Amino acid sequence: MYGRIVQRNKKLCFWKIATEIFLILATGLFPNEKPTQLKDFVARCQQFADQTAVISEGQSYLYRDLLEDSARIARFLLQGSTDLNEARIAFFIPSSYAYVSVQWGVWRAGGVAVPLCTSHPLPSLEYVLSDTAAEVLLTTSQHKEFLQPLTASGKVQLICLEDLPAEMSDAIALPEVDAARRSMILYTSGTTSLPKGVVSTHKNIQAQIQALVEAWEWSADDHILNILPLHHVHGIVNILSCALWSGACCTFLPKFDPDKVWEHFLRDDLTLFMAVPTIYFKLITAYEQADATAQQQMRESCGKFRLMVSGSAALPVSVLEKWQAISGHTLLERYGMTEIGMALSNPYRGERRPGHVGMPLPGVAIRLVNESNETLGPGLPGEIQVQGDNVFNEYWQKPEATQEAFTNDGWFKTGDIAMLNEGSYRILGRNSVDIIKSGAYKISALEIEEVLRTHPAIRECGVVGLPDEEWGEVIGAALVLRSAIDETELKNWLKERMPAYRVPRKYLYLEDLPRNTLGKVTKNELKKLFN
Ligand code: MCA
Ligand code: AMP
Repeated sequence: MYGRIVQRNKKLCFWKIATEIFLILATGLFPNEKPTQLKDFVARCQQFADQTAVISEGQSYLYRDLLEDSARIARFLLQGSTDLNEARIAFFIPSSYAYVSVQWGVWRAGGVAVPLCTSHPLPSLEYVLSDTAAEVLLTTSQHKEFLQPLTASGKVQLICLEDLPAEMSDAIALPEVDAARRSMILYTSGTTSLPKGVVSTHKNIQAQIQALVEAWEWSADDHILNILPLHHVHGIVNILSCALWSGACCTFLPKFDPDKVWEHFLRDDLTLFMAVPTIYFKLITAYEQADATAQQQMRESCGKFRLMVSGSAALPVSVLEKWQAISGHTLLERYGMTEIGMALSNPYRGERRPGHVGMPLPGVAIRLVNESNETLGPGLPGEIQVQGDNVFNEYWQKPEATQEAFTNDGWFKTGDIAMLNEGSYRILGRNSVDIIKSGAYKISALEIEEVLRTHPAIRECGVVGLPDEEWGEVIGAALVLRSAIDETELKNWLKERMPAYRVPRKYLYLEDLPRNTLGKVTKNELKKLFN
């Protein structure tokens, strides 16, 4: 149980043991009471064999199908070996049944799943492949041509699912995968110029799932619509994995479209919906544009849900109130992060406080600290720090960044500032202006600046997040130019080099950037210049 702790820092052992004891007292659970193997997940699926696991592209797939297809993919990936031993297997597959069977196939063969974002341009994908040193990239024939340039280095083998054998011998044994082993790498932007790979173990993911299943009372009767991208925790863990853990059904809508979401609400027997604030904003806009008859049907369709959740970014109270008026649901807002899964949640039963994110989830320990790392009481703003089995293992091959992300006494430092206000946490902001949340994507201002500086017409630049009701923040770029620039051309140039959601929407042209006495760009001053 303490292996990882000893590895990370032997000196921290005392604090970790003390925390485990604290967690046992706080949650009533002994760590070894929880299922600890991937095989527990598989065993649960066997119980639900004849129930629908996934609806994708109009077709239903049973848990039995998922078990068979993932075993076939696992056997193929093993290629004669007995265990992939944490080899990173990347996959570029839109949200679909194929995505799920590949993710499970990688896990069941003992590999580490590296899901790629299907809207990222080649340079972003290449970065992940080279950082993880993934040697296999799985995709479908539809994307083969687009991805082909990634094989030019000779280091990556591109495999289309359609080319896999339809049958693999049952005689090929699948490995026993211990819960302490690495299972997934998701990329997250931070205060450094390049994204970091967040490595979770099977145990981490299981803890993240079990906390939500318990708190939000998931069951095999649930049916959820998944419209979120499957390279982030929200779509992968909170929606897909919680559904599969519970024997529930997950319907995929691969590309978000507010009208299509409303169609699903009207047509499907859904019980749960989870999305980011921007999506609720867009659903409200679509509702407001509909005629009176359609609006009534839309309102009525919300009656079948037992729970609607918002997260990944701050939910404006105005959005919560408008959605309440339309749907009759008070959105349950919760707080999480790629490194920790979910940490805080408003109650499933009980009062949900607008502008608040509730209390710690089962198995999650939270504290707020000041700059001297002293624990703070209610009413005082401080950094949220987290402990529990839900907390990630490491940043992929970045031991210094990993060590820096934890306090000396073993708590993960989120960088988010919050306050405990009358029994519920309230998020107040972040301790870095260089992290932007736009459309609930976490974006590093430094990453964008780095790319902008390589443009021949740009001498200097500063990127900031500007408040916006629809997107949370929109990205603004202040540019000091060497020569004239065409904004549309610049945007297209950027889109070839970064995902579209990272391309700045607002531009400001300056003679010089505001700086402090040390020459550092003062981002808060810069933000004001956009007004
Ligand atoms: C797209 N557009 C934008 C942005 N993104 N404009 C301003 N700011 C943006 N961020 C523009 C496009 O350029 C385009 O404009 C138009 O909007 C439509 O683009 P499209 O890509 O089709 O957008 P969309 O499909 O409507 O996307 C909105 C979205 C998406 C569905 C809200 O951003 C999304 O899926 N966000 C969720 C990300 C997520 O899962 N985050 C969770 C990570 P034009 O037509 O003019 O070109 S956080 C997490 O996992 C933690 C653990 C947690 O707590 O949950
Ligand atoms: P990511 O690293 O993409 O997983 O994003 C995690 C970050 O999203 C957190 O560190 C918070 O800054 C932000 N976040 C998630 N949920 C909420 C919420 N309910 N309110 C405010 N911020 C949130």
